[in-house]
Amino acid sequence: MKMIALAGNPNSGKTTLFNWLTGSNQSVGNWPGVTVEKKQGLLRSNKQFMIQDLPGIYSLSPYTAEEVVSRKYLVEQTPDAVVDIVDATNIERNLYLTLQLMETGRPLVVALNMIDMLKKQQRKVNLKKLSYLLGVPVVGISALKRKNLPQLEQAMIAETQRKTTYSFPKYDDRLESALTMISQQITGIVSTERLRWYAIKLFERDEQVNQELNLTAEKSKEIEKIIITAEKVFQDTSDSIIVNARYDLISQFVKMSVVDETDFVVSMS
Ligand code: GDP
Ligand code: K
Ligand code: MG
Repeated sequence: MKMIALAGNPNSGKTTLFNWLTGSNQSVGNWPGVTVEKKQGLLRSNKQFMIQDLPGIYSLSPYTAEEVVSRKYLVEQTPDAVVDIVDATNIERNLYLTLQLMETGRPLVVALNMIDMLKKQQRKVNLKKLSYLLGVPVVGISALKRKNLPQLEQAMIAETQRKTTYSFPKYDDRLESALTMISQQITGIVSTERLRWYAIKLFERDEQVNQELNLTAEKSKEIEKIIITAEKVFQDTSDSIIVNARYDLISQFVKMSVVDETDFVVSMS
């Protein structure tokens, strides 16, 4: 049995997609220890795949119960693939989670949902370009209008067979060099596919990851030195360096792949 997880912001269309993928083969319960709904079901078209609906989240920080559940699942249960439902009408905000899902190192497919709404917004998304920039497959769908859903199914099944890890989108050079140095400190302690996740979390001084890795005092001190140096260079705190790096990259990607047709309207005034 292969596991495919659905992740996305609240209201991105996860439930609509989940219901279509699973038909009536669903079970609903709670995640252990919290009153966050846990829904899973077999893929209707191929019962070798189990679809796990994750709670709607904006981030993989450890602040809300929904974030904790999703993050624990993605990092500890290691699903065979993750489908990231992105609301195409709110692409900038949704891609913030996409970058974090990529950081977990799991095979990822972006389902760009609500493409039926783009016409009204007079926007067009170049899916090939967005996919190229992110380095992951992107399928444009409408969960509500049942558009391109079989194509999405194919893409997610293909992703469960992925053998290689993908290359991560690169942030600012100065940040990347700090992340490389932190990665060197934890090479051999965490698996290669998780290096980036742990390097970023250590850079953010994530308390959960610090406890989980339980590094030697010497290593922790080396890592703290790297972080402090970066904070001096950027004149900013480490967690906001990461937040800004993600938003910078997203705005570049959106500029390159989203066409706002209202930009071309000639004003006669
Ligand atoms: P969730 O919070 O991610 O589970 O999102 P839901 O599946 O509950 O969907 C949120 C709202 O968006 C509902 O009103 C859906 O009918 C609507 N919705 C979902 N997918 C689409 C879509 O492809 N196009 C449009 N126009 N609306 C959609
Ligand atoms: K909802
Ligand atoms: Mg829902």
